[in-house]
Parts: sequence; structure tokens; C-alpha cells
Amino acid sequence: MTILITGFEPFAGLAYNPSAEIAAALDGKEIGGRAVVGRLLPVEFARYRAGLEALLREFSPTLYIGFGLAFGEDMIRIERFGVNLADFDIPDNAGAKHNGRAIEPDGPAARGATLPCAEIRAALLQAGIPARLSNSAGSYLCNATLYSALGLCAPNAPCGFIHLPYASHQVAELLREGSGPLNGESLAPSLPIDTMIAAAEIVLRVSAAGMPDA
Ligand code: PCA
Repeated sequence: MTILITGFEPFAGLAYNPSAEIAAALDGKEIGGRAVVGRLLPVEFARYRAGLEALLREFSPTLYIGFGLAFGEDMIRIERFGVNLADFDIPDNAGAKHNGRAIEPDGPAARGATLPCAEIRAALLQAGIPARLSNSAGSYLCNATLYSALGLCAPNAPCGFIHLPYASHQVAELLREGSGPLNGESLAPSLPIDTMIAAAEIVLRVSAAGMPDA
């Protein structure tokens, strides 16, 4: 029995994505009696779905959770819906910029995450980690991944997505370099990466505990 998690490659000209570090940190761990596999997805509309399909085929996970970075977010954000829309503010890593296209032309307008979202939030808050529920994962690659995963995962395999703030050391580095998207005036909320790794473990533990065969 396997838990699959994915992080994303860096994007938007950044050198680092905290979701990639979470995937690497939890890869090979055992949580809730299940082996965790952590992998990366490309921030490319033309390739993310094939990457996800290949991982689901290879590992047949009983639980899938995607992780990604959301600029300006200030806490762990538990996504409740993926919508059938690709509408990019910035190009993806292959230079593609979709403006209002459907992800699946014949798909439903939205799909609901099948994780115990409220329980996850409660457990994170109990652990002293700020977290909130969200009704929109945006309309970029993270939303597309959640929407596609909900269509691809077996009906009894819980599936969802977690958005993360910047990592604190990442913000410090961007400010130190002075060359990235941030300056001294920017609002750039963040959490320490170790806190976010601990949060991801809680997300997996609570999600696994809610499964029928737990
Ligand atoms: N965040 C982007 C895509 C990759 C990532 O980490 C998003 O929120 O869609």
C-alpha cells in the first residue's frame, strides 16, 4: 500500500520550490503503515498529466496528494476543489500561456477533493501550524493537477492538493540577492521548511487514518 505525493519543479524564474523539498523529504518514509513515494511534476501544461498518469500507473497509490507553492499564501492551504479551467497569469516552464481553456473539454466544471479536509485542518491547528481551507486552487498547474488527479484516481483512492507559502529561508535568500520578485516592500509571508515538512506528514497521517483499510 503506497501513498504517492508530488511536488513541483521551480517555476516563475525562482530557483526553489518548497513542494519539491517536501516530496524529497518524505520519499521512502513510512506513514500510517504505508510507504510514501515522493516525486516531481513539471510545471508544464503539455506534460504534467502524462507525468501524473505514469506515476499512478507505476505505484497504484491508495492515496494521492499533490503539493505546490502559492505566492503570497501565509499558511498551509487545503484545497477543496479543482476546476476545469486553465487560465495562466504567467507562462509555464515551456512558455505556454493558456487563457481560459478547458482542461478536459468534456469534463465536469469542478471536482471535489476526496481528502478529509476539515480533519486535516484541525490536526494542523492542533499541532500549532496555521492552516486554512480553500475553495480555489487557482487556474494554473496546481489546479490542473488536482482536477486531473481527481479524474484519474480510483474512486476509492482519496486524492487532494495542498498549497504552501514560500519557505522562510527562500524569502531571506530572495531578499539577500535582491534580484527576484521580492523587495523590501513586498508582502512575502512564509513558513520554515521544517514546519512545512512536519505539516505534510500530518496531512498524510490524517488522510491515511481516514481510509477504510487503515
Ligand atoms: N505552484 C503553481 C504551479 C507549481 C507550483 O508549485 C500553482 O499554484 O499552480
